[in-house]
Amino acid sequence: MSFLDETDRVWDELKPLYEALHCHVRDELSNYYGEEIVGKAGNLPAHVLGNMWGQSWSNIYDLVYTPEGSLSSSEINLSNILIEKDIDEIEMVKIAENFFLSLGFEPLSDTFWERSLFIKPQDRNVVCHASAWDLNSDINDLRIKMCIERNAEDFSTIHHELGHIFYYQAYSDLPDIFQSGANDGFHEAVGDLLTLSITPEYLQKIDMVSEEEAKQANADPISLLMQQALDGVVSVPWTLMLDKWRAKVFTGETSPDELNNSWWALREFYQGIGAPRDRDADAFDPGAKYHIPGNTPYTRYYLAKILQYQFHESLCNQIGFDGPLHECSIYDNELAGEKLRAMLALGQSKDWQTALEALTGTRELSGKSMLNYYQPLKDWLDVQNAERTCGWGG
Ligand code: X8Z
Ligand code: ZN
Repeated sequence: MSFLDETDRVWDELKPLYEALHCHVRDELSNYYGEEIVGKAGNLPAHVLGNMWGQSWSNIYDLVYTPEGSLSSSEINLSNILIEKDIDEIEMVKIAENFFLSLGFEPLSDTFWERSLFIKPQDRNVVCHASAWDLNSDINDLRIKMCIERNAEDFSTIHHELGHIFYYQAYSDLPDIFQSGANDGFHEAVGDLLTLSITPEYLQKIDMVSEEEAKQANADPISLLMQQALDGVVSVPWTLMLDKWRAKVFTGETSPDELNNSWWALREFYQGIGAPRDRDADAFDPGAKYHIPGNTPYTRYYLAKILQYQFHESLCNQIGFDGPLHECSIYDNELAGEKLRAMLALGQSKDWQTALEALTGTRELSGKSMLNYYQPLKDWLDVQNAERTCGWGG
């Protein structure tokens, strides 16, 4: 099977989960805004999803999930906690670094702290889209560049960027030609793996929430899983469609006058998301996404979204965690750290299947782990959706 067929195969596995979430969100938004704005069938309009690309719907969590009875207000709101506890941008990076240190990674170098850009400069324009750089691994000159905001989304993105940095560090002793990820998706998945371990229990361990708050949050797994899914599940069709569009442009299948129509046709087909109004003939909406003018390949994020759950499930099994996957945290676990580092240290010296096997015992990309992780949410969604007509004709 070719690599592209593999990506389609995994989408077939995950589509029922996305469809169930789409169905629930559409109904809740329809109730909230009225059927003229969000219909009970068809596409979701792109402007009500809380993110200009509709790639993460975390910002509309409050509109799509209301905890019941005694569970109300049990959610952990990390954005509020960061402000309340007066945790600044640099401290946010330190917390993420500490997670890696708890797994046995080496601390970040002084030059990382001196030369990285963490805060948006006031005196000049910079590209704020977060990135990680391996400028010279011989002297450990590794840096990140991002304009950190004190909120949950950026807290997660910091872990993502440090994932790149610790990968660079892990393979820095290999010959230059092997100094890369097993494939692009692996590089994007390392930090994302850690974000799955930001559980209430972990937040309690690092004093971000009290024991009572952690207990309350755990009492409502649907709330936790909904928060995760609005980012993790939602990004699956988005990260798949983006390079589908680009491939059609590069092969010439999409002609220059069809660039925008083709974009929306694919968004409708994969994501069930439509343009909020007719687009002007000269509109070029893909250009608003950093990776299009930046020419950054995007299938890497699709792979990462899948792989992070494979890594997580496998590590949780290996450390003997016995419970639902969303409660498992690899924080401070030596064995998990060793297993992860062993894979990262391979760099690009082995094919990606061998790297995957080193960590998980399997050589196949699979949506199964993600389905396992979200199973309680899927069961809940199926009950909510029982009387609804799901799907959007994509
Ligand atoms: O571009 C990124 C990273 C770059 S290292 C911040 N991501 C994609 C995006 O923002 O569209 C991470 C998730 C998907
Ligand atoms: Zn990245």
